This record gives sequence, C-alpha cells and structure tokens, in this order.
Amino acid sequence: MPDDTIAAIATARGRAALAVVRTSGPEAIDVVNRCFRGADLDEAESHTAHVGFVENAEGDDIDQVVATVFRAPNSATGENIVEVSCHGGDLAPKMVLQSLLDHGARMAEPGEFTERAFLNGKMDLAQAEAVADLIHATSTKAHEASLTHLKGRYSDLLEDLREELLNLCSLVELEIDFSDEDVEFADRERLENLLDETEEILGDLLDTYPTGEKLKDGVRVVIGGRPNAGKSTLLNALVGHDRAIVSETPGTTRDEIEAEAEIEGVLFRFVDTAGLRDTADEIEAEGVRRATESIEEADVLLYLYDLTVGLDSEEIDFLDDLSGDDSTVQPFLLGNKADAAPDHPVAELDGLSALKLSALHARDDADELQPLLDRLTDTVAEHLSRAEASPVVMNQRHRQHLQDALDAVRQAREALDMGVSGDMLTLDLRAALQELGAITGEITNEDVLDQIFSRFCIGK
Ligand SMILES: Nc1nc2c(ncn2[C@@H]2O[C@H](COP(=O)(O)OP(=O)(O)OP(=O)(O)O)[C@@H](O)[C@H]2O)c(=O)[nH]1
Ligand SMILES: [Mg+2]
Repeated sequence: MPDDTIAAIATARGRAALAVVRTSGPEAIDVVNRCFRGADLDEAESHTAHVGFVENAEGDDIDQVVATVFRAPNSATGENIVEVSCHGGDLAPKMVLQSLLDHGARMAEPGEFTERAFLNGKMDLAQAEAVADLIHATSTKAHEASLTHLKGRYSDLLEDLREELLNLCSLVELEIDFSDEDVEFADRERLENLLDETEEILGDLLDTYPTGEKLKDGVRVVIGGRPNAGKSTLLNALVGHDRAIVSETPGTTRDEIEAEAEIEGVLFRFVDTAGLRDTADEIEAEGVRRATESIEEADVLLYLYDLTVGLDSEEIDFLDDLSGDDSTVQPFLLGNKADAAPDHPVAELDGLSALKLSALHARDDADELQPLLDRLTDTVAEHLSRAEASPVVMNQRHRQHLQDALDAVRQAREALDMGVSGDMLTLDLRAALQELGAITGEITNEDVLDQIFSRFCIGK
C-alpha cells in the first residue's frame, strides 16, 4: 500500500471557468491545510466544502478556491482526498498544484488515483479499466458500454463464473478425498453439466469481442472505386465538411484521408482512397496500392461508381470476389451521380446490396444521404442489440484471459471424458480460475498494473 500523498491537476488544460487540483494520501488534508487560509481543514468533517485562499510557499495568495474534504475510507481512492476547485486557465491550476507539491505532496503518475482506488478495493481491475475507456470513449455507445463495466455488471458476470468454477473444483476435490468410496459416479454428470455450462458462458462472452471492438474503435468504412467516381465528394458529405479535395481531374486523391462521424451513437471511421486504376504515375500507383490494402482491412466497403459511365468487367469481377463467403469485408455498391443520370438504374450484382445516390446533393440534402446512413447502421444493429442485452468484452487483455480460461475448461472437459484423475482435473480448473482472476485483478502483478494504469491521464 502506498503511504505517500500524491497531487495532480484533474481537469484538461486550457481556458475554462474552473479547474480541479486533487490530492490523495494519508497527508492530503494536512498538505492543503498548510497552504489554505479560510478554515482549519484538520477539523473539517468528511464531504464538506470550504471557501478560502491558497497561498504559495512564500505565503502570497494564489487563488480563491473551494476545498472539498473526503476522509478515508469514504473517498474515491479510499484515502484522504482534498479536491481544490480553483479558477481555470493556464496559471491558477499550475500554481495551486505547485503549492501542494511545495507543502508535502508528490506529483502523481498517470492513473495513480485510480490505481489507489483499485488497491484499496474501491473497484476491481475491470472497473478501473472501464474508467480509462470512459475517458477515451469517442461515441455515445462506447460511453454506455464502459459505464456498464464501471457499474460492475461485467465484473458480476465474471464473479459468477469464478464461483461456478470454484464449485467445480470443490466437487472434484471432494471426489479425490473420497476416491475409495463410490462417489465418483454420483457426481460425474453434475460435473459434466457444470463444465458445459461454464464453457458456454465463456464462449458467449468471447463472442461479444467483435461487438466491443466496434463500439470502442469504431466501424471502418472504406470508400473505393474508379477515379472520379465521386469518393471524396461522398466523404465530405458523410462527415459534413470539406475534408478531402474534390476535382474533376481523375486521380486527385493519393493519400488516404480519414474522417470520423458518429451515426446513431456509433463511431464510423470513413476512409477516402485513391481511385483504382492502372497508372504510370508512380505516386498515384502507390495510392492505388494503399487503397487496395485498405479495402482488404475494411469492415464495410462503399464501392462507388459513376452511373453515367457504368461498371466495367474488371470491377464486376472484383466485387464478385468481395461478396463471396470467405470475405470479412461487407461491400455496398453505390451508383453515384444520380442527378446526372436519373434514368440509369443501379447495377444489380448477386448478393450485393446496391443504392443509387447523388454525393453532390447529399452535402446539402440530408434526405439524400439517409438511405445510406440507414444501411450503415444496419451493419452494426446486431452488435448494438447484443451490447444492450449483456456486457461486452471491449478489451484485448480480457479477451486473451477469457480465451485461456476457455481453453483450460475445454481441457478439463476432455480430461474428464478420458477418465483422467481428479487432481489433474483440478489443475485445469485452477488454471481457468487464475485467468478469470487476472481480469478483475484478484490475481495480478506489478508489471500488469503498471501497464494498465500508464494508459490513464495524470490526475485520474
Ligand atoms: N453531377 C455530379 N457530379 C459529382 C457527384 N459526385 C461527384 N461529382 C463530381 O465528380 C468529380 C469527381 O469527384 P471526386 O469526389 O473528386 O471524385 P473521386 O472519386 O474522389 O476522384 P479521385 O480522387 O480522382 O479518385 C467532381 O467534379 C465532382 O464535383 C454527383 O453526385 N453528381
Ligand atoms: Mg478523391
């Protein structure tokens, strides 16, 4: 357990009405009291706020502030905390922090407040990670999902699983203890059922990872097609500002251009690419190579073509391949420039969802874009309903531990089928328990903690 007192600015830099400087640790109240003029904080009760002035080391007033006192263990970190609300801007928070450091606090490391909350049992590791996710969330749905974790629903689920496994362990151990008597067959079926159940729950949880990943990192939508199809025009319409250069010269876009937009609470990352064609221009050719690579890594491909020009056979072959079963990219065919080709129907290709639109008009006419937006949200509808029904795994570290736990449970199941002895079985079950414990932090080590908390900002 740490025994020193840390301090940091908890709010973002820049001009603002207020900023908060936090300090936590056994001496937090003393530290602030030494440079605070207005009330004797040593006498202050927990959860009380006090107006006064903070002084610097020379005894000069720095700022008028409100100091809120939280006494251990009823605070966010479980230690004594004082939150000093001072005026915002570049200077006041820094000077207040400096004064706290001059009066006995130490500068906090990134995530150190949350780490202390974890060490004091205020939250488990999965919840602490949810704090980081919440801070980094860039869409409403990602925010909601992190909040579910923070509230502990996910941790409860893991706790239930751990209990199930512990149950299993004790069943098996019972069998070892009484191996001379004939209890093995009495409990064998129950053991099998419990193992199957655990395997299923772990499998279901792991299946939510693609959903978690989409909520957290966004859906990658690549806009591809021939030069001049109107890709950059569409990107600009989708994100609502002139992000990419549009011109009637084919081969305008070379570098990939990324821009984000939130649609129905979900983050979409749109990528505009170079028009696909054979070209002698070295720079453009590099752009085409990157575009092809990008399309392969997309969640969704918006394949755009000019209705007045039509699709050529090479494009049709390319799209055929993409809509095949083993492709992970979901393609949509968009016939663009509908305004210039009102009588041209959009091409129909097997298994490919197609839409006609005018990217040019979409910029100023929301109705023009709506059918496309609806299809985009449809691609994540399943993920969203899943996220509403149960907590989703959003974290690569958790996924790895869950996978290892699942492997261990499967091994136990096999061992049981092969009639392996009980003590071998418990080895597998204990391994699974260990993996689940690593997620919530019941079993952990300093390196893991350092790695997790260093992702936080200072002051959190
Ligand atoms: N009439 C009409 N013109 C459009 C539409 N969309 C794009 N254009 C025009 O088509 C030309 C090419 O548009 P861009 O958006 O630059 O096309 P691109 O696919 O990004 O082209 P490259 O970057 O060269 O691959 C421009 O002159 C646009 O104004 C549309 O819906 N209707
Ligand atoms: Mg372009």
